[in-house]
Amino acid sequence: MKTLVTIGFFALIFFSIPLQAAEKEWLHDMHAMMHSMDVGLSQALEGSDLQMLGQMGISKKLDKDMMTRGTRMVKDGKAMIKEMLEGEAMKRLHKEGGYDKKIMDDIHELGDRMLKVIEQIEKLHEGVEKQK
Ligand SMILES: [Cu+2]
Repeated sequence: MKTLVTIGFFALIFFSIPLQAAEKEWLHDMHAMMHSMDVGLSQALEGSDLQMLGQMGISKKLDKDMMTRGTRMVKDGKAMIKEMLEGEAMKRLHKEGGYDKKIMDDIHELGDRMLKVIEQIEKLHEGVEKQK
């Protein structure tokens, strides 16, 4: 009896390790996606700051560079968020399943809101450019 309990105990541990690893994998994937989205948003906001500085037209030597770099950063940041929401990794995760649907829905909602913030910023800069 003691031997059976011991075998059962080790079998339980042995078979539950891959399950735990699979669960951690989707959670880790989602953390990685969310972190990448955070980086994308930060990059876009930093880029927007550079654009704003460049638009002020105070530093003739640097204005154009700041505008160019800032515009690229806004574009890249936005692309990073879109890649996380719609890219291959997300498609694969949806195909594999096994994730928490609530967390997934929350991540998509968060990403959509991040994109809205960036689009609002883009509109503001377009408005400033038109006034010039
Ligand atoms: Cu998703």
